[in-house]
Amino acid sequence: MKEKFYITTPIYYPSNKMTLGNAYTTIVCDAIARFNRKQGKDVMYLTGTDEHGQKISMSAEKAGKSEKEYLDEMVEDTKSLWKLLDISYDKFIRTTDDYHEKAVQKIFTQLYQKGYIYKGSYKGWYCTPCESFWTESQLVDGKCPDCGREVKFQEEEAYFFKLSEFADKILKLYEEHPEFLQPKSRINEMVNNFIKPGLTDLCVSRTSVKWGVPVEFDPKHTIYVWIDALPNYITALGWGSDDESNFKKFWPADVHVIGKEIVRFHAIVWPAILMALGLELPKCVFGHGWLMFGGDKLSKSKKTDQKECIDPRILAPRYSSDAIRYFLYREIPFGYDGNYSTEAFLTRFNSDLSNNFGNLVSRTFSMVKKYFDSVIPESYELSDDDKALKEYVLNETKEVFKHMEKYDLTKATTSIFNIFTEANTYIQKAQPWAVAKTGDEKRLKTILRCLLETIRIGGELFEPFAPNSSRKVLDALGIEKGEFKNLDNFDGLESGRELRSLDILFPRLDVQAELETLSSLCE
Ligand code: ME8
Repeated sequence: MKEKFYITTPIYYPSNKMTLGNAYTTIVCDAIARFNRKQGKDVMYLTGTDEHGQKISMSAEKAGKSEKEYLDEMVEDTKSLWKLLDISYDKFIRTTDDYHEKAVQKIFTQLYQKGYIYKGSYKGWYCTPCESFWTESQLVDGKCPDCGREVKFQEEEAYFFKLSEFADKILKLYEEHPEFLQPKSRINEMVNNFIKPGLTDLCVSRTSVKWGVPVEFDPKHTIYVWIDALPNYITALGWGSDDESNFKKFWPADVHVIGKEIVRFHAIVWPAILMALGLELPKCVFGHGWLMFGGDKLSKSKKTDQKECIDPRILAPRYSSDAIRYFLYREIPFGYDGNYSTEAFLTRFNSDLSNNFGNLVSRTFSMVKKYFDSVIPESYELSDDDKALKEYVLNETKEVFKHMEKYDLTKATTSIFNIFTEANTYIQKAQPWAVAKTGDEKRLKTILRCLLETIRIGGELFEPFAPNSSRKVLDALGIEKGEFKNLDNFDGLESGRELRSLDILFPRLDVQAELETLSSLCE
């Protein structure tokens, strides 16, 4: 039986104003999902939308629409963005889906029956955009510590989840399974900022919020959005329904990938809920950093006066989704904050995609065309330089796999580009054009064969990250779609097969001209 791999993004607040920052988590998960599929695993990649709460009602009202009308539009918009960015999700959950609402009610009732939820009254500071309650001491200058907006004092009858009972269990979890929360620094953040100061019970129902899942046994209460949202990871698999086969197959999740600001919900509240329900815990919660713009988070809930273009709907059609994806994997050290700038994106487009990868492929293909009518040549005895290239490629390939074990997309893409760089250096040294003049056909064939093998292996490795351009290269080489093949073999191509012709993969950009065009397009 195939090994399974279950990966999730957070469910998104539906919006038609998604920036590259918002799309980051989904773009990241996509490469991990594709990589695992190519490793032959049975992958479930889940994403979706988080559709309840006061904020949604307010946005719908502002747009002059019913919640349902508003949400349907936003969801279509979100899905079309994922399509544009070549996101290969297997399932899209909406928290307004009937099966999800029923399962969430069941979870709430079970927690109540088991004594983990009780009735009380809530007094506190509520931030509507963040759907979060804060205590007086948590406020920063009297405002929400997450988004800096105004908070309102509220008091009402509410149900509470006994989160305080789970502090020791969560600490034990981090101790016994340090791989549960990554990168490591996130453990300290959770322990020092939330667990050590003391976990308080969590308010998990509201009577003032109408747009939410009603508590089954007390329907004037609606379930707090996070208690509705977090269980999407199991309800999407059919937990609590008549058909739990996907739940049995895929749970526990291999990794929940999320942004750092929602780590506390995923690494404290979510495991506590699962422990209370008696369910297995996810194997890993990975809290990535933020994509920053001029020192600020690109977020749809906080206004910045951006001058640069961060709209994936403008960038993707213009430069390809591959280019955007690659830039984010490579430039933002995975797990940490990283700066985005249009200029850095355009510069890397030229240096890495156009000059390094694109040029390697087009030079090699044009030489195979010129000297051998595009027929893949066989190879003869390898020279020391050929052997060194082969060693290098096979070693870096192993590195890519090691980095992907740790979800280190930045190091993985760096290793892939090391392969392309090495091949370009090899061309300069091997000088196939000079060898052609000497008439040493065997040597010439061997050099071009070494280059094609490097492109094949590099192309296979690059496919999860840049699926379109890599696929074009692999198709031209005659490599079928599917699992990684012959990556430890430097002689994996079929000799005598004709190379299909390839257009230029990443035409070089005029950075200054692009910057000007973008600033007018993105105003
Ligand atoms: O948080 N850089 O949804 P969301 C990197 N509904 N990542 C960013 C980012 C940036 N500048 N801006 C946003 C929610 N994100 C909840 C989740 S899960 C049970 C409920 C990321 O639409 C953010 O960190 O606000 C998160 O991972 C994702 O976008 C969705 O955020």
